[in-house]
Amino acid sequence: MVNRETLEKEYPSYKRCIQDAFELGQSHIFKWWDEITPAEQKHLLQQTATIDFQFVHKLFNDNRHKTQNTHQGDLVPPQIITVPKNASELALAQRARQIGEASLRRGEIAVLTVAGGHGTRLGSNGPKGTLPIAPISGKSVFQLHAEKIRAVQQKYDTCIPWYVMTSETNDRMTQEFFHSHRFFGLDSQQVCFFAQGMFPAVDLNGKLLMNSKSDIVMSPNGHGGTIIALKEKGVLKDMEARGIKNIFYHQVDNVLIKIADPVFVGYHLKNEAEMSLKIVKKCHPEEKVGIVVHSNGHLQVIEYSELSWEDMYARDGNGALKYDAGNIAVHMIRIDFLEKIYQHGDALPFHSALKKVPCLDENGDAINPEKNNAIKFESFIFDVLKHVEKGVIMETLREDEFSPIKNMEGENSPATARQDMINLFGRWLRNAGISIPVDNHGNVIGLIEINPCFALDEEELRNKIDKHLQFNGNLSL
Ligand code: UD2
Repeated sequence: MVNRETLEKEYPSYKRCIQDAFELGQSHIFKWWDEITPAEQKHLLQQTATIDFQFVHKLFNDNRHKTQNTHQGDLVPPQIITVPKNASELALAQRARQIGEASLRRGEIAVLTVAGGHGTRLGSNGPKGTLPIAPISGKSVFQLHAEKIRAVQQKYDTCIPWYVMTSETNDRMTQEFFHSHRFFGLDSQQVCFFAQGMFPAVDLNGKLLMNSKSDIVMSPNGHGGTIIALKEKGVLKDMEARGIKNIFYHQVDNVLIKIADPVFVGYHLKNEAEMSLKIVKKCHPEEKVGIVVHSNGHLQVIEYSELSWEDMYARDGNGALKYDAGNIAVHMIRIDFLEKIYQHGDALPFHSALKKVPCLDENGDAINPEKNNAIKFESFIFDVLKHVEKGVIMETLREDEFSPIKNMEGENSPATARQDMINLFGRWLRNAGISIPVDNHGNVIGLIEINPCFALDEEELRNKIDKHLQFNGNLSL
């Protein structure tokens, strides 16, 4: 192994990080220095320079004994705008829709899709958004989102800038995918990509892990990284220059996302909210969604991995889950609220999670661990809620708006996402008077796909559909 003095002498501009690596117990990253090429040495040094060793050391020490599901604090279920149940609630939603539509027409809303995650549970190599998913055409997740944006633009005669957050690992593949599909019919000028930051993973003793003899394991720094990247990458400036006042934020993996839903936009604006959240009722206590609560005097999302078992299973007087407001990660964020956060200068906290991370063992051999061998650190966007004075929480129906792709098989997989899309289209058609057969589980028997540019929602479909249409098991509109 190369010694510290030699390294410091040969690379004076990297002296500081070399010093930190050696003093904070991370010198093993240079273990194979003499075996790697000069180009690889340069890469390793450059990577080393991006790491704040003191901070990694502190995070590890603060989190090493933390166990999961231990969140402490008094929780109160938040106030929620529920799904309309009567005429007066419908009228309120209608009013909100008008406000939202007016803002869309004025071109004040941008869409922000966070797509920087690794998708490790899905086990695929490419970005999640490139997954072929539409039930008949096999269009990708990105194309579904793009077509919804086109349809909203058409409907409100507006332009909706689309910001896609990637990360170092999938930025190139994502951009190439958009280019090779000609931006799915959108104007390339309205689509902006920006990459979030990366953060090292450590082993259970706090040591940095290596991907290869010259490359440290780095992961995206969590979607909280959006907040920093928006500023550092000049995205916020770009939004301001385009006259954007509010961001519609969502995760790439939800195929039922109602992009720029005017009712949600409208409630957010009407209440002069700084940040708003859509929720669905949790379907079981251990469902892997964060919960939205009031705690310590402000709104908060408590992630499923941190919520205490007691609170997870708590029931109210009627026997229903007490904390059932499931975060589906659909937000409205006011641009000037972001400015307030930057002025505050308060960094988002990092959360830790135990993970299985492929890496090199001490002999330099690649291992694919079967047990958790690493701690990853991520910041979460919803931690900005502590600065929110006014926020709207709007309930929606899971079957209408939430079907994320997280796993290769089983729940929240490509198969459930496809079926959920088919079932949604089936309900629209049935409500328009078309007979659609379903099985014992309520799943449509057959395949249906509706292009958002044909009908963005049930109402549009009802106005366009041929009422005499006979469903023969395969329908593409
Ligand atoms: C997330 C939420 C959870 C719930 C659920 C709904 C967090 C921490 N938890 O859980 O409360 O809302 O989604 O589906 O968000 N991503 C990035 N960069 C990163 C990490 C993630 O862009 O550094 C994106 C990723 O591409 C994906 C989304 O954020 O679209 C969610 O990430 P996840 O699948 O790791 O989060 P999950 O399912 O544990």
